[in-house]
Amino acid sequence: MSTRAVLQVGPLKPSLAQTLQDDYAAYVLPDDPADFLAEHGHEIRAVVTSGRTGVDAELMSALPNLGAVVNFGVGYDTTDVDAAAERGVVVSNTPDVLTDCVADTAVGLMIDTLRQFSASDRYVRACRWPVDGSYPLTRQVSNTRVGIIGLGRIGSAIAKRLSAFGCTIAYHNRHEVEGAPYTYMGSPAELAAGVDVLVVAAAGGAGTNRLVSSEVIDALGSRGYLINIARGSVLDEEALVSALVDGRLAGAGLDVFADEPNVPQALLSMDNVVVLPHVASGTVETRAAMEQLTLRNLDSFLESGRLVTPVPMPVTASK
Ligand code: 8YV
Repeated sequence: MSTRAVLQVGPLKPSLAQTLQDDYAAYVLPDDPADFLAEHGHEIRAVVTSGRTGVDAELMSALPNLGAVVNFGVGYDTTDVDAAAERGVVVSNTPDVLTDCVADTAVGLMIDTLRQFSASDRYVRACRWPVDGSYPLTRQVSNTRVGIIGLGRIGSAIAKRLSAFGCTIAYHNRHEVEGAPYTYMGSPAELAAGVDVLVVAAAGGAGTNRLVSSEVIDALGSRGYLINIARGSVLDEEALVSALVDGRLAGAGLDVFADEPNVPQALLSMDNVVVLPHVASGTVETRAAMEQLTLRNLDSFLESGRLVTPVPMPVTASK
């Protein structure tokens, strides 16, 4: 059969895109997709995409035989899972394999933000040390009070690491996590009010949109720090920027933004803010493991109709 069953949607890791070409004769969705979809849409059984792009309801409806969305990345908030569930389309992601690197990044970002290592590095490179003298004092990381929003796989790995720094850990989650050795707080604002550093590790999507609101940022206060390795959508970025501009928040470490790759201009001149270009899972080892798991999901779906790491689907009336 000459039908080609796999469609790449959005940019992917180059080696993954190459494998899709070589081993699956995959199509790549063109920027202007109307003609392509009219001609080939019915051939597609599986889409491979990433959290950067995802598959919306409109694209799904142009792929009448779609059975699976295989997502490179743990976050799949750019794919419309409600529309997928209604169509009986299953969705996979790449959990576990990136947990360590993302947790490492959260801790590194927290240390950099509180101790201002990136800013200190800029100070040395600008030859200011011999002229302006010692760098100003910064804030201690060990033994601080840390609040984690989202105590899933990644949030738990962050908590474990920071416990080794003597930090006291509290958290907020949709539900209290049974057996977790940390203090549960019923709301993000209550959590923020009692900690020095708030770390955002909750999944993106409609359920967490702007969960870290201006009220939460105010509760964290002018001695508090915010670290985000989750999604830009989980916090009110405008409220964050204005709190930083007004000095109502001590600092922030951000790997993710509301409108990537665009970063609010006001943040770029602040030494109490560390900005990273969404690199949390970006190591050779972890990205290779994510690639492998993506391909295992694709193979498994094409062979058996089942995924290796499916995401939970909402219950629908139709299927
Ligand atoms: C990736 C991520 O950079 O896994 C995720 O959800 O945000 C990152 O690991 C991203 O998914 C790649 O597009």
